[in-house]
Amino acid sequence: MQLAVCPGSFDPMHNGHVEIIARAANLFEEVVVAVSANMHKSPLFPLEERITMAQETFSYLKGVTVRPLRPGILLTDFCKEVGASAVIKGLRGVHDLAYEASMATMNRHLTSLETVFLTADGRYTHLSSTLVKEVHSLGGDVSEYIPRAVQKRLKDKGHKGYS
Ligand code: COD
Repeated sequence: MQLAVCPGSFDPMHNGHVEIIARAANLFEEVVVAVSANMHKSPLFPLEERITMAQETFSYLKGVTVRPLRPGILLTDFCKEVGASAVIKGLRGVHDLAYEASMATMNRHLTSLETVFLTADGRYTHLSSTLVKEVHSLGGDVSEYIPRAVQKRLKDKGHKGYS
C-alpha cells in the first residue's frame, strides 16, 4: 500500500493546503495529514482544534486521515510509525524550495524517506497561514481562502486581539 504523510502546523489550514492534500489523495492510496504540535510560538488554534478542522475539511475524501505530530518526534520517525513511503510538500516558489530542499535532504539521509513536491496552484501561491491570520485580525475578509470548518472558528476569534 502506498501511504504518504502531509505534515504542517495548519494554524489554520487554508485552501493552499487543502488543494495540495486533495492532489496527494489522487496519487497515494492513503494520506495521513500530520498536524504538528511543536510550534515555536504559541498557535492561534490549539492542536485539538486544528485536528478537528482538518478532519471536518477532509471528511469527504476517502483515504485521508488526520493525526497529531506530537512534540519531540522527528517527522522521519512518525513516517516509520505510520508506514509512509513519502512526505508530500507544496511549493509556492523558490523561497519554499530553498527551505524545503534542505529538510527533504536531511530526511532522506536520516531514513531514506523521500519527499514529493507538488507546485502550489496559481490561485494560492501568495497564501500562508500567517497572512490569513494577519488579514483577518485587521478586519479583512479571507473567507475565499479558507475551508468552511476554519471560517466559522476564525470568525469566533473576532477581528482584534491576536497577531
Ligand atoms: N500552497 C501550497 N502548499 C502550501 C501553501 C500554499 N499556499 N502554504 C503552505 N504549503 C505547504 C508547504 O509544503 C508546507 O510545508 C505545508 O503546506 C505546511 O505548511 P504550514 O505552514 O502549516 O507548516 P509548517 O511549515 O509550519 O510545518 C513544518 C513541519 C511540521 C512540516 C516541520 O517543522 C517538521 O517536519 N517538523 C517535524 C520535526 C522534524 O522532523 N524536524 C526536522 C526536519 S528535517
